[in-house]
Formats: sequence, C-alpha cells, structure tokens
Amino acid sequence: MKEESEIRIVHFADTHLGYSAYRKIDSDGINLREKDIYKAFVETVNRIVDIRPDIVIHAGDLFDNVRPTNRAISVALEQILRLSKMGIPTIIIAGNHETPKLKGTGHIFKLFEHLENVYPIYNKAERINLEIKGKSIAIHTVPHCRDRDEFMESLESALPDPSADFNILVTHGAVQSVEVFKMGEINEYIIPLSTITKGFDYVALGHYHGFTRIRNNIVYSGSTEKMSFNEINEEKGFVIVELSKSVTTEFVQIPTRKMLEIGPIDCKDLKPREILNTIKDSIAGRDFTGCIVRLLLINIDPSVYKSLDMSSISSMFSKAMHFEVRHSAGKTVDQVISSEVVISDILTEFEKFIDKRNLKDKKEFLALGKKYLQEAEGEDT
Ligand SMILES: [Mn+2]
Repeated sequence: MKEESEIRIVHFADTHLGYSAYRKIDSDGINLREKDIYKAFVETVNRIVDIRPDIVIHAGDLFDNVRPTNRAISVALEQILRLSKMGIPTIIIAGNHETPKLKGTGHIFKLFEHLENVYPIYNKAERINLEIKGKSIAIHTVPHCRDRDEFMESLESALPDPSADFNILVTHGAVQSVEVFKMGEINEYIIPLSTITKGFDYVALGHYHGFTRIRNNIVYSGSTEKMSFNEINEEKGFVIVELSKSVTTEFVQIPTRKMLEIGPIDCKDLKPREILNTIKDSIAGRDFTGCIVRLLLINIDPSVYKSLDMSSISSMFSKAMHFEVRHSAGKTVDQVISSEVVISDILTEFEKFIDKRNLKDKKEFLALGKKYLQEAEGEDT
C-alpha cells in the first residue's frame, strides 16, 4: 500500500538569471541564451504552480551575478510573486554568484524582503519554522556568506531540532564526498559531507549544476539550463520531495535548448579538403536548427588547421544558434574550458592578483586599489 505523502516540496537551484552567452540576439537586441535562461526559470515556476507544493526551496544562484540587470530582476520578481500570491512559503537562499564581497554593495535579495510568504536568506544563516498540515517543519538555511569561516561555522552548528516533525537543511556549495562537486569557481565553498549528514530529513543543495543524489535525501537539483559544454549530457529540471515517514525524491526534467558535440573527428594524415569531406559525411542528414553545436577536431596539425576553409565549415552549421570548433594536435581536446570558468567578483580577483606580486607597499597598494574598486562598484556604469 502506498503511504500517503504529507509534505510536498519543490527544490530547484542555479537558475542564474542574467547569464548570457554566444553572440546571437533577437530583434530587440536581447541575447538568445539569456532568454533561454529566463524561459527555463519560467517553465519551472509554471510546473510548480501546477504541482502546488507546500514549500518551494531555491538553493542559491537565483541570479548570475551581484548586480543583475533590470530585465533579470523583473523576471525574478514576476515569477516569485506568482508563488507568493499562491501562499506557498518560498525559501530562496543566496549562492556565491549573487553574494557581494563588500558589505557596502548591498544584497539584491533585500528586494524580496517585503513579499509575503517569501523568505530571502542572505549574508547569514537562519532558521525558518513553518506549521503545515499540523506538522512542524524546521528549515535550517546556510547561504553563501561573504566570510568563509562564518559559512563553515554556520554549517557546523546547523543541527536537526528533535522537537520538529521534519528538519530540512538548505545550503549552497561544493560537497566533498567521494568526489567534490565543484564548479571550478574561485569563490566557491567546500561542504564536508559530515556537516550535512547529521540526521536532517532532507538536504536541498545548490551550486553543482548536474542533478545528483549524494544520498537518497541529500540532493543537488542541478541548474535549470546548461551554462557550458561541461553540462552537455546533463538533464535539467527540478526535484519534487515527499516527506512522510520516509523521504522520496523525484527528478522532473524540463525542456532546454539542444546542445550537441560533433566528433571528435580524427584528422590524422588528412588534407584540409579531406577533413571538410569527413565533417560533411559525419553530419549528413542532420538538422542543427536552433542548436548549440561544437565540433571537435583531433590529431590536427596547427598548420593544417589554419589552412582549413572555416567559412565552408561554418556554413554547414548555419542553422545552429551557435557553432564553435575546438581542435587539438593530440588525441584529445583539452576539456578545461578556461573561457567559461566564472571568475569571482573583482575585489577577490584583485586581492589574489596583488598577493602573487612582489610589491614593496603591498598593503597600501591593496588598500588603495580596494578603495577605487569600491568607489567604482558604487557607480551605475
Ligand atoms: Mn554557485
């Protein structure tokens, strides 16, 4: 007999509103990839509205950056208002992407503070107590903080409350389990597994973009769209959590733009014209309309690569939304995509930069640089 569920939660994360990529724009000049990101967010909220869960949790990186554009803010506000008006308690914790390094910058989540049923959590850990269907639910939230030590202390001191019917932990960072669920970002925080395995009924994680069940009840929902080719094989969506005597989780996929990789095509001993024909053969009959496509060429000599007729190759993918080529003289194409690694805020970068230099007046230099950066951050453009 199926046990009747008591509390239903929708958990999602890493919507990265404001993220944009590639060059294609629409007739209004809006980046197409940015629009995809909004579309995935709106679709997720549409599904949530249909499901009508008891609680909604967003586990961080709602926005792609500390200073989202007016467009990103209005998309966020419009959708969150829908949940607010339905009376669904909606918990939104800050991730590393939207958390400013400087206190003076102010946090974009302050905007959500006056919305009914919405709990924006930023800068410090908080506990939210809810009463739903006669059950007491303690939600322990540990958002990304400006200070790493503060984050770690909050994480370590978050403990289930034995008097609550259900205890939920919400946090954002790279869990260190058998593997580390890193995004390769400078300002990401490591979460030791021991800090989140203390008896919570459910742990809602954000940061890592691939949906992952670390345990049955410790889950990364993943992002709602793909932010790089590293995520090419990942399904995107959200998690429905049913809390009763036991915990069950269900991943729900949402449609996202197709991302494809062609190859790797082995170019060893091939002349440029032969390479062209090989590419043509390997994509015969395929439709790339609206897709994001990457072509991999391996064992290709740099001089041969330079002499390739790139416009002919590009024309084979003219219907794609985005097309790029990666090549390597060796057997594999280097998987480190440095251009797509997100750099942390400018102040952290500056500190790291100065730290590596051999400067006489390091302290003064750092102080002065910080002052200028803070002043610049205070300006609009
Ligand atoms: Mn993150």
